[in-house]
Amino acid sequence: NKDVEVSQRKERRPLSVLKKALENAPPARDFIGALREANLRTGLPGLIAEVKKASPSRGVLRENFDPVEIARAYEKGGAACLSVLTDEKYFQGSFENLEAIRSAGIKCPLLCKEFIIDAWQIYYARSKGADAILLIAAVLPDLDIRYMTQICKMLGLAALVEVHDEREMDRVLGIDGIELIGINNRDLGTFEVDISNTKKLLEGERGEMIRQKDIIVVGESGLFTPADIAYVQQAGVKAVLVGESIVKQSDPTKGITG
Ligand code: IGP
Repeated sequence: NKDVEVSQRKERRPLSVLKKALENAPPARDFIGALREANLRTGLPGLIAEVKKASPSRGVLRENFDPVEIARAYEKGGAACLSVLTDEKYFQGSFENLEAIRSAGIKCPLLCKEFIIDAWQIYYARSKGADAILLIAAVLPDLDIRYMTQICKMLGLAALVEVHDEREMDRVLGIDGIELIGINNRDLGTFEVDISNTKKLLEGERGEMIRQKDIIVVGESGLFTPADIAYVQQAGVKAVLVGESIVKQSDPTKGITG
């Protein structure tokens, strides 16, 4: 956990300074609302399209990588929200990319894709234009998830809480106030991808509880074809997070064409 590189530490300013700067910032956009709206309007899961240059498992995904151009293409192609990798070490992302996309007049709400282990990073992400942040259950104790979720609420940010197995799902379902859960089909330890993981974690009582609490579930990773989308939708997701298959397209407005 503590080994996770916090690249933005080099820019670390006191929390009080960040908080002050945020007082005058424009409000965050409604990330969850955009997903719900897209789902209701299209009858398909709302698309979170990921601006992702490279990954540890696949290497460089796109050579001529212009983050703003890709973000524009995603928006034009009908994405409800965008996910922007800011982690430099493993994904060759940056906070400059997030800021550039925010400043380019793109209307889709933005998820800051960063390994968050410290509350300070949430304020930092907000100061760089994020509307949502990622909390990975595998690296955060329950108490941190609870605390960080409350900070997000205070700042008007959505928190996407990511789980990979039943144990993590049960932990997260035990925390009050969770509105958005991502089921990662990729095992972050082995990089193995299996989209039936989404179905497995939504079966039975867990799925029932998620419906009762009106939690939006996002199917994440390894989605390549319309059939994959239909499969996770059938399993109960109202949104999907897609990177590789669309960032690799010569024309990213086309989305998943199968
Ligand atoms: C996108 P894919 O297989 O479509 O490129 O996956 C997204 O789910 C993946 O990038 C991701 C991720 C993460 C990256 C999911 N959870 C946590 C970094 C950190």
